[in-house]
Amino acid sequence: MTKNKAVLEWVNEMAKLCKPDHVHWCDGSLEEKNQLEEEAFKTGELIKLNQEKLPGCVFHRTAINDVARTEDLTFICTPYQEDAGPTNNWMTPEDAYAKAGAIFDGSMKGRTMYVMPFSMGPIGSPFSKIGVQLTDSIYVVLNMRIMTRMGKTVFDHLGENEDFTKCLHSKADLDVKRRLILHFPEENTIWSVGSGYGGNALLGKKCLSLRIASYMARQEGWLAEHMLIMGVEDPTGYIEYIAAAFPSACGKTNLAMLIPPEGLKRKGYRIWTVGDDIAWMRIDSDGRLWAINPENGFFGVAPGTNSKTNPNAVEMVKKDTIYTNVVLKPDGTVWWEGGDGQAPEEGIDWQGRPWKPSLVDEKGEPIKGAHPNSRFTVPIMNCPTISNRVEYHHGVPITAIIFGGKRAQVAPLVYESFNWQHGVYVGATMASERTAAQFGTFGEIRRDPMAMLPFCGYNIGDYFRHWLEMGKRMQKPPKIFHVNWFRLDEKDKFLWPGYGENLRVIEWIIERCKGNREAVETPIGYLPQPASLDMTGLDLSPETLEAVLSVNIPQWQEEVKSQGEFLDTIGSRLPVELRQEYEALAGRIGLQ
Ligand code: OXD
Ligand code: MN
Repeated sequence: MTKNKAVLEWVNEMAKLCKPDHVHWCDGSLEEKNQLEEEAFKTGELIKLNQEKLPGCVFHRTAINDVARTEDLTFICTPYQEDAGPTNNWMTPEDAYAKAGAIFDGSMKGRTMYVMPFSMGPIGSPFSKIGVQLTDSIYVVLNMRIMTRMGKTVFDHLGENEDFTKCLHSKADLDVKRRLILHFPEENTIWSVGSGYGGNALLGKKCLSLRIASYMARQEGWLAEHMLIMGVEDPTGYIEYIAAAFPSACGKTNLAMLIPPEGLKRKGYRIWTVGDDIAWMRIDSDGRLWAINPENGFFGVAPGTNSKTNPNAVEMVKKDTIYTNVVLKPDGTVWWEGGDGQAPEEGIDWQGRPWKPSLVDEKGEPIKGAHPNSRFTVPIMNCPTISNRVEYHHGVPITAIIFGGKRAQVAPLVYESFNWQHGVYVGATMASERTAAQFGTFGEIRRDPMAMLPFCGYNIGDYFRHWLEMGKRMQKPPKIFHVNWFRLDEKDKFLWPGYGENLRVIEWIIERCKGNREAVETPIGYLPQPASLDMTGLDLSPETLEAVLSVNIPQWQEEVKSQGEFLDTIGSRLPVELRQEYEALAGRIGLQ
């Protein structure tokens, strides 16, 4: 399939280590997919779903101890610890190769090693990166086939070039004590062993497109970010694109494909989805930031996905979808908590046990049928709102960058940073918390800079420096905003309805970028006047709107103190500009 010497030598070397019975070179064809599915049906690795109701859909259960990313077993492997920085687990490459090598040794005996050439980004685009993943999991092959552009054409494009990411993966024995997710940014290599969970095993996703790509991006002068990309078509037909970073499971998939609420739909607004998880952004000759989505599918969280929260997702997972760890119904369809319809009277839960909704555990709590991190993997083209720009080699121009987290208190619905440098500070100090109960216990808040805490492949201080430098190189940098859909009232009820209604905030953001909307200057940034948000058709009292837009100074004083403590943990590579932004904010908020 390829004559590329570097590929052939490396595949041989890895095969010698893992000792598979067979090596299969994936061409990415439909016949190959069908054949792999048949094989997996036989072994039980996959279950065929009801093909009348869910054509092309299959079902998979992971091992019970293998249901999420394992951040504590994820390492950046560089000769010097300082280069991995304070937010990453670190190992020397020697130690890492030795430890994982011992687990990979013979791990594929009795199995087939699949060789998958894949492109992150449209094949042939100068924005794209090529990887080759070796794996002993059919489930992983079928997922990668959806999530990336995978197959022989990628080898044709690679030719004799040695510039590809070497991705080695083996389920091995799925023993959590023998699980390691290792990144070697200086060698453009990923080794992942002992897990079959998507975030650990689909190496094109978090491992390549964020950890390795963020390292490359710094070297090459671009940005690899944990961001959705969406187009907002205004009533004149003009489309503005925004990129938004939220920590995992904060609703990026829902936002990326939202349906406009009635008032805005009538005005003529439409949303176009470019990506729901990762953005690669470069400065083009027009001085603007342009973004592509390197992925080719969605690996979305199932629970909570329903016709109200995400009607487009409900539509897109009706065909050609791989479901993982949801409830299997007797009629060969699936269900999950927070999904459409009643819970089935009976079914099989994500662990393969008989299940019914009335089951409770020792504490009397309901036993969930689907795992809270159960997933659907679906081709990007299934999305009813998919942008026709997803195959554009240059992607889309970004007008606004949005940072957000789940904040029960403190952060107002939206605010705009004063300038790029302040915006970088806002992103660098963003955080997520779950409930009002956590407010006041600042230890409970996880700072998650630019939502990249688990994904930045190098020293986070250098990453902040890189963001600052990128801003200087752009003639027309995007404006940077912060949003919070999750603010609670005293009774722990959400102040803002969220979901489709979030477009009201996004409209304000876009209008601000065009210089068309009013704002009030506050110590933390520019906020909308209540009247400048279009609330047509939304029944929200003026008091509630005021509450969700309020800046509570005593709370902000605590918040800024906590931000300062976080900056202290970054160490000597923290850019002085961010310290200055802290001082300035502390002054404005009355802390000094
Ligand atoms: C995540 C994901 O964990 O996208 O962020 O799966
Ligand atoms: Mn993510």
